[in-house]
Amino acid sequence: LLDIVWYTESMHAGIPVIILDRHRLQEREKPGLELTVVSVPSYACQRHTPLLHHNTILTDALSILAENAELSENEGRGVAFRRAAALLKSLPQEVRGAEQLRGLPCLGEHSLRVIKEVLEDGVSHEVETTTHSEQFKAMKALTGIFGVGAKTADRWFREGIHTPSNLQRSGHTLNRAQRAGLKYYDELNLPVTKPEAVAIGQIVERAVHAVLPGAEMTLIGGFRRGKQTGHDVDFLITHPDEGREEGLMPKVVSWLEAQGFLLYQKTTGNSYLESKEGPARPASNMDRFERCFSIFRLSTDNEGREIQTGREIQTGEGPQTYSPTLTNTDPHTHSDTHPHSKTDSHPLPQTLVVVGDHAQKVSWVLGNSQCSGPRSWRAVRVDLVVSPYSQFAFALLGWTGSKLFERELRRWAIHEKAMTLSSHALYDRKRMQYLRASSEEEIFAHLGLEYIPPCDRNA
Ligand code: DCT
Ligand code: MG
Repeated sequence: LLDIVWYTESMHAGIPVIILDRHRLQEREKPGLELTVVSVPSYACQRHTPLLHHNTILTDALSILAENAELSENEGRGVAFRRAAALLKSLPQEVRGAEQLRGLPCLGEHSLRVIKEVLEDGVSHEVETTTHSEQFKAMKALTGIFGVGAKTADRWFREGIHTPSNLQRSGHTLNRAQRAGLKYYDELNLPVTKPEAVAIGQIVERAVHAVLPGAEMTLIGGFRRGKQTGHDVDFLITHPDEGREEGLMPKVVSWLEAQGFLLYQKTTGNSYLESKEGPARPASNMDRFERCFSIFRLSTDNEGREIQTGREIQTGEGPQTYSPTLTNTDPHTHSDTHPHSKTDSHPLPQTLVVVGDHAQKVSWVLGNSQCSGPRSWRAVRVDLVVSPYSQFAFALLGWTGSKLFERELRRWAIHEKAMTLSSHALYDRKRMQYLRASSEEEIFAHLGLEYIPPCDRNA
């Protein structure tokens, strides 16, 4: 009875997806197809989810609600919205009517209601209310400070602190990470571009090779999935001779510090021990590798190389400018970050001046005309992780993301395969043994999943 308008066997983890056109039979002349996706697998790790997809308006709306739930520490609700958004990202076509979604997995009542509203009215009332809410705005601004989580931000919000400037004036005692987060707030909230990530990679690689020749380094996180910008840059380091990587991080950090590349760093040792952990440990142990959270001082002209800004700057003649949203009002913090700043308490807008034809080179200066002098560096969040060679494939898979993709992999492993997956290992609970792997492909195979390349893990 139905026309098949689209069919593929490869689109969704080998499970045929059939899109049917009912309209064509009923009202051939009517524009717009009524599409029904008959079979889409329910775990995001069974699907291909590209970076660019067809349903951004819907996924943007759901992401805001997910973010709000996460900031309110309602994890379950956050995951539900994230799963619904991920499903929409994996669809091969734009959704034009809610009826097209009938029978699809991952779409709860609440998500469907929001989707329907956006499809019919162009906006969702709930999303609008959320984005305009003081609490949401404040929680976003405060958790945007490196070192500040939802719990702390909520406590401050209840005390009337809504912005980083409020916090600065509050006299609260902050820890070292939070002090650095506040100091570099504007820059750390600017997206890091791919060329910036590559430039940092070259520096870190130099450090790694200087202290341990033969060590290998891989760009992980969002950039490995093909993103052109990110909130940070993540690297995974290993060495083919297992054991040589032990204690590597402090040496790398010392090298970087001696060269003046680090504005902040906190290193934690590797606390993972397979024999001690046992397979019953929770599957999520992202941070047990030797790891360094840092704030990198990235020169815009390292060794004469130019760094492109990935940001689209306003078009127009002459120097083009970009103004970050927040202004810093603490003269001490400001003078440290921006050596030529005024030392009064007026908000000082910072301006990114793009020099050259096509935003080839950037330098930071203060927007105030009294203060001249370019700043040739910016602060960037960088995460370094060291893994033993035998755990490298697991670390690579666990650190490539997306967060939801990882969560879904672990859920699939435990619920469908009775296996425990972490960034260190895969344990088969039925056979009571660890399953070794030296590539991501092997891990997918152990899990009985089609291999999904990094560019399709953008769930
Ligand atoms: N990760 C995870 N679960 C977490 C945090 C991180 O599985 N709770 C994994 C997935 C991504 C990777 O670690 C790096 O984390 P982020 O840098 O936070 O994510 P990203 O995808 O790289 O995002 P961005 O591009 O914004 O940096
Ligand atoms: Mg990242």
